[in-house]
Amino acid sequence: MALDIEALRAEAQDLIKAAKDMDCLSQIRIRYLGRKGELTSLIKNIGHLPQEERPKFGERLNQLKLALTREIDEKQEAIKKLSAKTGTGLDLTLPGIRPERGRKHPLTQILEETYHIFTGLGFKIAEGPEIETDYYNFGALNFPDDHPARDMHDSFYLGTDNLLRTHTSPVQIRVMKSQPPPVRIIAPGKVYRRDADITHTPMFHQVEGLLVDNDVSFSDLKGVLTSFVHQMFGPDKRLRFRPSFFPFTEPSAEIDISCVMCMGKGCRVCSQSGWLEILGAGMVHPNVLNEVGYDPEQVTGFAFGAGVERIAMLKYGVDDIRLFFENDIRFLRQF
Ligand code: FA5
Repeated sequence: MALDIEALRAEAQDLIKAAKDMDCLSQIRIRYLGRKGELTSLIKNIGHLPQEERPKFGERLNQLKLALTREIDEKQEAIKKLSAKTGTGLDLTLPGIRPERGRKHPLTQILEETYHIFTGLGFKIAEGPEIETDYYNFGALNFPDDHPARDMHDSFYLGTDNLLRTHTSPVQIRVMKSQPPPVRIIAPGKVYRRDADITHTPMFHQVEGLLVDNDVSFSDLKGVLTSFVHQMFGPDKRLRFRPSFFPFTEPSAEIDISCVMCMGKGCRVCSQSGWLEILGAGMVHPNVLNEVGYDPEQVTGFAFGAGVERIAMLKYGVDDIRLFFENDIRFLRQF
């Protein structure tokens, strides 16, 4: 019996030492310490020994049982640590890794809010191509041939006649040419200009708006834009219409809102003026209506074009437009 114990000890210890994974260890545990295990059988057989040998033999078996249990446990810990370090194997006892939850980009949030506001006012969403012809981007919009925006220095040309659209206004032409009045659309999308500083990027987003119908007046434009600004920035914001010029609208205006930072009192952001420019707008020029085959005697319309990044900067108090495109997770996480 004494020999049996020592042989079993040596054999079990060799196996424990050689074990490479958890499966192997649990088989060793079952083989020696399980209900029908080899050590368990020896313990069960104590009753067959002469009375005087039983206590000593029982004690040795118990010691062996404790020793093997401890050695298997230690080996188990060692295997766990090794697999965590090398990245091999799967340790189901480790706490889980929480997946990062994504969220919508701030510009997507502004665009979606814009869609919501204008569809609520009865506008439909229209789209146009980002690669445009000179005709749709400029000619049909009443730009004279020598207008500075047509300059190679301001626009990204692709060959002689095609260019990356510099604004979303060509979508006005495409929509009006494809249907009779009335028209009531917004056209969101990317536009491109040779521009780069803290308030200008070479690619940015605009939302165009166009409403053409019988008896549309400048006061309709004021009503729609006031409703938009109040829903986007809050009902306490005031609007200011300043005379301006665009070749495709007459009269034209640039629209400011009371500064979101200082509430109109005057601060660094609004250059002490109390106002911030948010979009360009005007009544559709009769030459544009003629160009698309509408009769300017029958219908009138208004149009506007807003920079989406500009709206986001004002709404969220961001002072550098480039932050929207750097994909710094610390910035994006705040929205
Ligand atoms: C236009 O692009 C006209 N198409 C808008 C318009 C539409 C007027 C319909 C009348 C009727 P403007 O060049 O001002 O206008 O640009 C409109 C807005 O785009 C600006 O108010 C500004 O917010 C934004 N913007 C212009 N250039 C950049 C740029 N490089 N980066 C980011 N935003 C810009």
